[in-house]
Amino acid sequence: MDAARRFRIAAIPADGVGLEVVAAGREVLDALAAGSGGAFAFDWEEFDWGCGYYARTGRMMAEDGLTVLKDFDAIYFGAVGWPGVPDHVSLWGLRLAICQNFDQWANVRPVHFLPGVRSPLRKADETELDWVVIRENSEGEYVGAGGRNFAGRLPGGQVAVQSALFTETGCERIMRFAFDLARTRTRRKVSSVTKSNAQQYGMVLWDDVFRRVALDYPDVETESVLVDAMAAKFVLRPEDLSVVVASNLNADILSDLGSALAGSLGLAASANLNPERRYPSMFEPVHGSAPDIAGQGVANPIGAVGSAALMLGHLGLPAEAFRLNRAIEATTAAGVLTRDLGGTATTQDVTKALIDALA
Ligand code: GGG
Repeated sequence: MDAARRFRIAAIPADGVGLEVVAAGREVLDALAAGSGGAFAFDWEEFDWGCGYYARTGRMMAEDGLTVLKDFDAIYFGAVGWPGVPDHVSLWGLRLAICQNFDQWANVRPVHFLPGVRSPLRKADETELDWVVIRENSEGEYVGAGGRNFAGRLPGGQVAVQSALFTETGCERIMRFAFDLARTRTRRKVSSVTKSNAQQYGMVLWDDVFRRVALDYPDVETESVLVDAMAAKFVLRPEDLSVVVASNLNADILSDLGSALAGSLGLAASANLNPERRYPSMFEPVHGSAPDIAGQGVANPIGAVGSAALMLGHLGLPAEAFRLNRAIEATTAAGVLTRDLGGTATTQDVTKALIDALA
């Protein structure tokens, strides 16, 4: 049957468990499309880029990879990194190459507590917890500015400089994104994560822009919290959080903490958005390639499937995104859990349970 709407999706499973969870996500999305009565369908093209490709070609992706990806409606990504390829080579050669060249400046990372999943937080048992980390995804500590000089120095004398770049434009757009999102939530609050006591240039600019942007959103509560205090707050007062906006590195660290508090890194979904839609956006689980469990069929596909739900929302299918999130909740509530969550289910068991829950 010819579908009314067809979406061209580039799948890049990349490395390790990325292959397993992207396959699971595709299966679930195709089941959703098959049940749509011809309303929509996905045209997939899969790319074998990643560390295996690097071993064969010396590149993490094809030379014209960005040109090829540019015309897709979205990118569905797995995980990058594998022993034998330095992590900075694999990360910069694939994930960051895509995020930065496609100006995917807003990285949305919800911290979602699921029924049937035990959190290490005692509070999670009796408190409604739900917040979202907004990661600045285009500059800051990830701008890639610096250098390393060891020419002519004796052993032990190397020098490295790694600079962060904060621009007023970059800070302002991510903060407005966070405020606009806060307006759609029950708790209208934005918490800005800073370190301006120690980082007196970039983070002071960050704080100044936050204060200025906040003036345009008088209906939204605000706070500015040092990153160290925010780490403590995630554990001790998470009920006070709604939208947390942070620089590239700070948000990366905090969102891993958030996922662990929700029960496992395997649950965390994310969207790398180019909000202007000049380029395709990219959807990926927060977790990495997990070489220790790769290829065993036990990876948790929920982070990847939650990312697929974010992709559906971005493609203009909010009702389907809602259904997929309900299927995730039904699956965990029924106790179909992979071993990172204390269960015995395989990736395939969870995938099947998700598809059954959709039906
Ligand atoms: N799916 C996420 C992923 O592959 N992450 C690999 C990684 O090392 N990320 C670090 C970062 O993006 O900062």
